Amino acid sequence: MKILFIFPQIGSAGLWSVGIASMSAVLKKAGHKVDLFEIDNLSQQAELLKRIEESRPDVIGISTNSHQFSHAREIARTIKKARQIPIFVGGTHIILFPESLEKEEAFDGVCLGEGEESFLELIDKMQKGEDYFNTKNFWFRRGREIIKNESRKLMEDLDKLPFPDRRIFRYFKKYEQKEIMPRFIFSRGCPFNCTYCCNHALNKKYAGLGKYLRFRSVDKAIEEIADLKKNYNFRHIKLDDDTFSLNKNWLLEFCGKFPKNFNMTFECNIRPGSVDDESLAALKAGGCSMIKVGVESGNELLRKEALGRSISNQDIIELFKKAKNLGLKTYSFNIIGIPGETKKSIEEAVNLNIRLRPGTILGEKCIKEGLIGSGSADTYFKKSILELPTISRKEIELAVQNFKFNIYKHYDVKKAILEKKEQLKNFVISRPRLRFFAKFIYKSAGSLLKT
Ligand code: B12
Ligand code: SF4
Repeated sequence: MKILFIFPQIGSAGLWSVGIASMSAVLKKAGHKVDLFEIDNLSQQAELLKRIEESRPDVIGISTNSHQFSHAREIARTIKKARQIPIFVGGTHIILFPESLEKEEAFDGVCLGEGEESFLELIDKMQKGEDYFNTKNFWFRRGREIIKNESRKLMEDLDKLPFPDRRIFRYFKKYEQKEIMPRFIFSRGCPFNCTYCCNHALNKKYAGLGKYLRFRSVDKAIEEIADLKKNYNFRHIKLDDDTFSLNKNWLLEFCGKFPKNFNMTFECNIRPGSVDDESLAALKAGGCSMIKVGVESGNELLRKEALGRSISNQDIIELFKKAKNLGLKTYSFNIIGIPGETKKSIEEAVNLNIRLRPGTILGEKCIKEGLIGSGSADTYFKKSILELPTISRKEIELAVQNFKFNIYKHYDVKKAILEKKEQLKNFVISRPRLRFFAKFIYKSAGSLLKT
C-alpha cells in the first residue's frame, strides 16, 4: 500500500515529527511505501493535490497537535473535495479529542493512541481487502455511522521499534552529508501532573493500558545516534525526552556510554527536584553542555497553584547554581499570562511564553472561567489568547517581547542590543509596507554610497 503522510507545520516549524518518522519506519519495514508532504502554508494545498494526483496514494495520514488542528481539518476537506481517498488522522490533539471524527466529515478515521502497531494493522487489513473497521485504537466513520473500537495497550518495549525514518523529512534530505543538529527522543511519557502540559491528560487517557513511562534501552539509544551519524555530520544533539532526569540509572548509564562512543555534546530537559548531585556531575562528565529547565513562573504560589509544580524558587536557584559551578549551560522555560498573572508576577518571572492547552487542567479552568478570548495562535512563543481580569493581552504580549531585553540589559549590554535589533527586524518583517520601505531605504542608501 502507498501511504502519504501530511505534516502541517503552519506558523510553527516542527522540522520533523517523531510520530510520523516512527510509523513510517514500521510501515516500510512491513513492505509498504511511504511518502510525506510537509505543509507550511495553506497556499501549498494546490501543490499537495498535484502530488496526490501524480503519486496516487491509497491512504492519507495526517498528524496534528492542537495548534495545527484547524489546518489539518482544512487540508482534509480540500483533499476530500478533489478525490475520494481514505483519510486517517492522529497526533496529540486527536488522542485528547477523538470526538473530532464526529464533527468532521472529511475524516474517515482517528487514531486513539500510538500508531505504530495499529496503523500497520489497519493498512495490512486494507491491503488484504479485509474488514478493517474493527481495528483497535481507531474510531471510524462508515456512512453515517461512527464505529468506536477500544484502545490498544501501550507498547511495552520501545526497543522493538525500528529507528525513526528521519530521511523522509526535507530537513534531513536537504542536509545529508552536511552539518545538522538533530533531535532525539528515547522515552515516552512523564509521571508528573503539571496543569499546562498534556502528560496528565494523556496519562488519564491511557489509564489501564499499561505503563505510560517507558524508555528505550541505552544501547539502542546509542545505536540510533550512531545510525544517523553514518549519513549526517553533527557535533551536538538535542534530546527531547520530556524529563531526561526521570530515571537515574538510565541517565547514569547513558552518560557513561555516550562519551565512549561519540565526540560530541548534547542538551536535555531537566526537572528541578528530580535530579541529584551525582546525576548532574554525570551529565557534565557525559558530554551534556546545556540543561533546559522549566521555571515557568517567578512566583512560587502561581507555580504551585496554577501550574501544579510544587517546586520552590530556592530549589531552582540551587539547581542553576550547581549547574553553573559544573560548567553546564542553563536554559529556562517560562510561561507568561497564566490565570492570576499580574504585572508584579511578570516582574517576578525570569522568561516568558504561553503554554495553555485545551484538555489540560489549566486549559479546562480557563474555558470554564471564560478566560479564552477570540483568535488563535499557531505558536505559543508570541501571542496570548487569554482575556485575564488582572492583565490585558497587549500587556502580556509586550512583556513577552521585552522580557529577554529587560533581563540582558542588567548584565550584558551587547546581548541586549542584539535582542532589540532582532525585535526590530521581526517587527519590520511582519509588516509588508514597512518591509517595502526598509528595502527602499536600504537600496537608496546603497546607491548613494556608490555615487
Ligand atoms: C518532541 C516534541 C517536539 C519536537 C518534535 C515535534 C514533533 N512534531 O514531533 C519539537 C521541539 C520540534 C516540538 C515542537 C512543537 N511542539 Co512539541 N512536543 C514534543 C514532545 C516532548 C514529544 C513528542 C513525541 O515525540 N512523542 C512521541 C511520538 C511517538 O508520539 P506522537 O508524535 O504523538 O505520535 C504518535 C501518536 O500520536 C500517533 N500519531 C501521530 N500522528 C498520527 C497520524 C496518523 C495518521 C496515525 C494513524 C497516528 C498518528 O502515532 C504516533 C506514533 O506512536 C511532546 C510531549 C509529549 N509527551 O508527547 C510535545 C508536544 C507534542 N508538543 C507540543 C507543542 C505545543 C509543540 C509546538 C506547537 C510548540 C510551539 N512551537 O509553539 C511545536 C509544534 C511543532 C509542529 N509543527 O509539530 C504539545 C502539543 C499539545 C497539543 N495539545 O497538541 C506537546 C504535547 C507538549 C505539551 N505542551 O503538552 N515538539
Ligand atoms: S514535568 Fe514537564 S513533561 Fe512532565 S508533566 Fe510537567 S511539564 Fe509535562
